[in-house]
Amino acid sequence: CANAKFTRTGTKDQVAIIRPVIPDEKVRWSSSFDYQPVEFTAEKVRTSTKEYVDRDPRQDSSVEIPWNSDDRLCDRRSYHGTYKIIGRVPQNPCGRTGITGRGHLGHFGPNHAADPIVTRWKRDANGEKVIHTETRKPILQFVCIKRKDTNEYAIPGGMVDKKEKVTETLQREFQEETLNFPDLDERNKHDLLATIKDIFENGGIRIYCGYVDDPRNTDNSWMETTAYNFHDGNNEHLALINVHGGSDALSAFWHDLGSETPLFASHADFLQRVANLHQAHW
Ligand code: RP5
Ligand code: MG
Ligand code: MG
Repeated sequence: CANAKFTRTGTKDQVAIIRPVIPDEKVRWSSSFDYQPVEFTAEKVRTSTKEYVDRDPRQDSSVEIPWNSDDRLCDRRSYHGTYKIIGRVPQNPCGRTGITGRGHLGHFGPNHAADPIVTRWKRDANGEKVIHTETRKPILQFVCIKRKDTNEYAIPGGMVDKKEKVTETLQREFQEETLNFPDLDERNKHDLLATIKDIFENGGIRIYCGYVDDPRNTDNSWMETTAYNFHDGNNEHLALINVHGGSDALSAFWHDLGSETPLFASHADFLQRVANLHQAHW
């Protein structure tokens, strides 16, 4: 799963860290490699006193973390089975990343996120589905954001908060990142949120759950997500929503779904699954 062969700089707190490049065939822990990872935990994470941010068991022997279990405050189980604990911290099940520590992530082990993929058909002025000239398949559109941290196009997902259920995260993140309408009157706002709640709780299809090839992953902390597709094929509800960026999204917009658009982390993989599901252009 992990393709940790990229070099990048830390973006969130302006600390530039250079990630050593790991050749593809050396990513797996089972391959021998003269490995010299960089230790990095962002200042904001290291000094956080929030209940939800882990303390480092390597630095404080009194810190006990219930690895591989759900203590209700935080679900530390991985979709990839039981992960190993080495030197008092989890080992990334997908292999070497070039960095030890937590980087920008709050938890050691899996950091769970949720990704809502809201889709509709692209239609012409007469309401007919638009067919792609090369693949001869109808084109889907999805609610896309431009991320503030990396400037990349992405699905409007986010971290599962403490004690939150994935269905709640999907709604909250979609609302925060794409429905930023401070001037909307109470009645319209109420109707909009009621529609989202109804569809998100009853009308989704799970597309993916597992590891995300996220730029923040380290050898000890990594992102996992649950991605759901909410599709409005007949322009009845979600397809009619105007979107406007907020929170960690610079902007939000409906965007044609296809392999032409580069996306953040593993988001293109999730969208390809959605295209296959609806027999749409990719
Ligand atoms: C990705 O990071 C997930 O797929 C999700 O879209 C996102 C969650 O992180 P934030 O958007 O909260 O930074 O790995
Ligand atoms: Mg968010
Ligand atoms: Mg987000």
